[in-house]
Amino acid sequence: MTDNTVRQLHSDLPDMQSYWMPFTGNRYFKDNPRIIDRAQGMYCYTHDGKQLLDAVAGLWCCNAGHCHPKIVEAIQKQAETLDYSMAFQLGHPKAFEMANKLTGIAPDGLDYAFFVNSGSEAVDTALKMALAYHRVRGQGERTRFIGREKGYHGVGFGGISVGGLSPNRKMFGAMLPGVDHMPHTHNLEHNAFSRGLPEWGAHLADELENIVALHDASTIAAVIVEPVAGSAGVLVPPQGYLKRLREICDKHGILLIFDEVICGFGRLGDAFASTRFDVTPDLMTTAKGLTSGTVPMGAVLAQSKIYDTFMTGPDGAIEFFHGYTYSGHPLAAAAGCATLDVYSEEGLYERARSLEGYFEDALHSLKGEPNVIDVRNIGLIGAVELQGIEGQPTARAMQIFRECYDNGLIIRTTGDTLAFSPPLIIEKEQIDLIVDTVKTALRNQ
Ligand code: PXG
Repeated sequence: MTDNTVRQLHSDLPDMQSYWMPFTGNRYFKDNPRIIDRAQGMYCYTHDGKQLLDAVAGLWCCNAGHCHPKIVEAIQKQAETLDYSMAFQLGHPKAFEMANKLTGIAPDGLDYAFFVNSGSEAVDTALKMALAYHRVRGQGERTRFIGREKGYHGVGFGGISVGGLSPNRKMFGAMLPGVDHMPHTHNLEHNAFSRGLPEWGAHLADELENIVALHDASTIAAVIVEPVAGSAGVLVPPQGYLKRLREICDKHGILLIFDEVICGFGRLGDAFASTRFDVTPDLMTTAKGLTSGTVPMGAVLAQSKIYDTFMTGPDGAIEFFHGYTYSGHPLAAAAGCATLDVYSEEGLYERARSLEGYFEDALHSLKGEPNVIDVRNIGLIGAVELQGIEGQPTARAMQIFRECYDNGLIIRTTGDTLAFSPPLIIEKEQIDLIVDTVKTALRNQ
């Protein structure tokens, strides 16, 4: 009998033996389990009845809060109406409705939606679209991608190749060839404790010019960035930086891909980062908040010029040899339609924007607390960076995570940074509670 089976017999914990958990220290977790078996609104509940305020919206995804009744009802209804139908050569109404709703809120020009099942698939799909687009229009030598240091674009081979987080890359060989990276924009010397967009750093976008000069523009297919980098610890773009990237890409005929898997659906107080910052990419990747985390779904939004370029060749020919069994899955599409309705009916993007100042002041009140070396924020996303413990990277943040959890709060850590991205339904008192709980944990170190 394994330890875990013993544990299961002696409590109401599940038998944890067989599950190889993602991005988790499996042995530590199974010795110190944290099992969530129910959630509602702003709260998650553990198997033993503990209530936890969710300051991360699941994993940056449950923007409408947990188990929103309208979304739950739409999924239930869809499950009993149409569970699945063939995704290639057949269609079903909800997928079309979802594409129309989604492009309806997207920035002008992003008029087409290609459905996938996750952010990682969205990224790999966007990269493939970029390559194929250039090839269809006779520029097939454009095969290089430019990502950015500290970028996170999921865990597919495309995503880790253009991504810039070394732990996610180093075990996996040579990845995609022909990828280069721009410098990241994280700089505490210039930007510590910035509120919103930091003033310093737009010039870092000019590094793209050097990379283009090195490889020659004619070899580059696309540049991909997260408008606000999430996983790396909430890195807000310097003022003017994204516009500069757009200009350089335009100048050289390079496609610009915004990875809005975290930024989209109100996280930054607008439908998308692109609308908030008034910079429109050629391709945009989304997932997470697309269905408020309820059913896995992602989407790549494409400019008409890209879609139209593919729509050539003989009638009936497949224009893009790509897609997934579950592209536009009925349950996901139903969840997505209901989610977008909830965002609009409840004014959640505007709500996020109106709470931004309160959230900002609350987070920045942690300045001066023990080991806090930076606070940064925009919309309803923020981070508190801590001075790590000498020789033990990540240990300090994990210590805070555990203490917060014990005191009824879920936060996310990345390196020695604490990250916050609460559901957009959060109340001011709950923002206060997040900050008070973190403050106590910082003082108890
Ligand atoms: N792009 C971005 C910008 C992301 O943040 C993905 C792509 C991949 O999405 P999927 O659905 O394949 O996981 C992501 C995912 C964290 C964390 O806390 C962030 C993500 C996933 C898991 C953990 O840093 N982001």
